Amino acid sequence: MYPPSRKDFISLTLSDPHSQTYNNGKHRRQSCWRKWKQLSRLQRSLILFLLALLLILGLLSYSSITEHWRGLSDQEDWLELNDRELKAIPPGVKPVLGQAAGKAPAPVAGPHLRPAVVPDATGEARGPNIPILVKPPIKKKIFANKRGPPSLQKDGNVSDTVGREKQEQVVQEEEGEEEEKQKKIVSWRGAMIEADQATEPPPSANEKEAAAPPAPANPADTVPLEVSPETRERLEAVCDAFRHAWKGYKDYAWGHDELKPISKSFGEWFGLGLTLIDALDTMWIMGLKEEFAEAKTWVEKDLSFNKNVDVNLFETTIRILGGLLSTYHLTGDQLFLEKAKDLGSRLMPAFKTPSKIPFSDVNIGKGTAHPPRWTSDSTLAEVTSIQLEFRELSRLTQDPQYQEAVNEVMTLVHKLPGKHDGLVPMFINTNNGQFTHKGVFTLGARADSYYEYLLKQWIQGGKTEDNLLEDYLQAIEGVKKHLVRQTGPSKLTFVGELSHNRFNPKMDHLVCFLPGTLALGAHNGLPGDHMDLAVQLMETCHQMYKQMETGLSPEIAHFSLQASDGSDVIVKPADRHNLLRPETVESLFYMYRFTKDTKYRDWGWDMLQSFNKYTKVSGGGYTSINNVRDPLSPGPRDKMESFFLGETLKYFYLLFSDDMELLSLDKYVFNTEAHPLPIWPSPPK
Ligand code: DMJ
Repeated sequence: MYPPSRKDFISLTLSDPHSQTYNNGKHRRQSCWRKWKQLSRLQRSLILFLLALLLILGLLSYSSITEHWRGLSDQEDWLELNDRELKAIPPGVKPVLGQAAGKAPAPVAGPHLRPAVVPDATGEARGPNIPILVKPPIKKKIFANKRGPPSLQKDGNVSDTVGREKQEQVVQEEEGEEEEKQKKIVSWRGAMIEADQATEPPPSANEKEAAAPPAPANPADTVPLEVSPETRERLEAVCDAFRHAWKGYKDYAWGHDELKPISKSFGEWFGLGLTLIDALDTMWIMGLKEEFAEAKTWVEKDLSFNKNVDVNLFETTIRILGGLLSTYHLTGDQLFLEKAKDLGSRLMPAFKTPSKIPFSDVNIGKGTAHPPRWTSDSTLAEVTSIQLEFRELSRLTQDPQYQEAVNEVMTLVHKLPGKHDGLVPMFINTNNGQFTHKGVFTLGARADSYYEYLLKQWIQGGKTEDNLLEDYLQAIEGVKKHLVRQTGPSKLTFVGELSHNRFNPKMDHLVCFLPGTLALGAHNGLPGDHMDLAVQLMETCHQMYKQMETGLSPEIAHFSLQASDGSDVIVKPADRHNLLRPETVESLFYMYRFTKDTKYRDWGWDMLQSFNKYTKVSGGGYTSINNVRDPLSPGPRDKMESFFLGETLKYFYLLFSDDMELLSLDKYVFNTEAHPLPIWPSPPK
């Protein structure tokens, strides 16, 4: 099949009988031979010895120069990658998938391609492997830099000698043709912001510059990782759970808001493919490229916001706008930014109120907005938990209207009377801008993410906005003073509610975001006792799972204040459901990142087992359940919330990942739907 290899160089220099050069060479060789014969034996021996010595020295220095050159060449590869692939063109998608901007990434492999059972380093058969997403790195230098999902590939496990041998075999066979792919492996996730953010310029008037997503990390900055069998098993289990959830969504609810896995149908809320968009960045982070590519094609071809539909401002912002913005940052793909801009501008009518406190609902097709049918109030958490997303949209578009609108809300709330030691009521009126339903204070539903976003906006903006910090610190003092108590039996610390000066020992599962937020604050220099409280509350949230017969938390727990040997946690019949919520695993993720205490991972692992045991639906999908106290009959509710894919599984993955640079908490701030947004670069001093 193949033509013989060409030897033009040899035939030209040695074989052409008509060549003048050739004849001259012949005469020169004859005269040299005569001179050689005239030399004494000793002289000839000496010359031969010197020639041999020169030959040996020549060979030695050639090999060392070659090694040196290869080392330089590798470095140049990375420099070239940084300059050419990661900076001159939008970073993220292209380096990974080898696609031009705006083109759908090519699926490389899917679940059907992965081996069902693979041997591990001990030779024992193990469970299903992560699908081969990209070819594993082929140079030893790159083995050391490899991290994140590609390192989950069996061949990429540096602690696995079998895998290593296989890799080295591949090196020899595929080195040339794979060189281009290697460059894409390390930067495939494209998620990293340069370590030295402080040197980056602030948003400028130059729109292109302003809209540029954060550059992926220089591969040289990455920490060498070894994935232990335990980590591998856990990460694989999370990816399997995601695939199972996605299968149900794909088969029965594709392009719709939510999967109903029992009836194998779908539910519609806004009609905007809520689950699909919420899950985009999770797929990217997990390296599920085939699934991501399908979803991206849907966004490109089928997602339209030009629809006569009422959407909830808060839910649409945190799930869809947040999901599009974070996916833009991870992939560098303009498609997601364009969609985010379109949606953001369609949500703006919500702010046209007498008080500037936005209405809860917007018709994104008609450009009209209104409060709920029964009131002119908006929920406090809803109007104060859209800021991260709108502020980021302004930064990316250099259009200040989004940031101005949401900053105005924060300024109003900051000045508003009616707080109780920093704690806020649950409602605010859109006409007069005043708190309503005063006297009830909770860290749960309707107020929760107000507190979360005070801290996160402060972090997002480079810790310069003092009002946000002041309100956050005051609020946590208020929480400690009015809402924190301990149970009688086991002294579990919990956060209750205050209702017209009466303490209610009731805690929503939603409150379990608080340990993570407190830990994030402490990590950013806030008081150490915030971390102490975080540790105690984390234990309580864990007990809310552990003490249930299914190992899953109820939606609401009540706590016993009586000193007895009875139970700490009491669950009322109406509160026994579990909606696949993320807050506890979210906090476990923060706690593990900041303490490295492996008990947090173990708690998370137990939770994942319970989700798999009681909420997994055969045929695809996971379902909310009615009764966490009845393992024999948990009562499936036939609904998979979009946050199960957007948040819960993402936090499981991040909790189990050894890669601390995967969405570093010093570079990203997660919105309340687990969509990571960059912490802004500090302005030059
Ligand atoms: C999510 O939509 C968000 O986390 C929100 O802040 C609270 N509720 C759900 C998850 O429980």
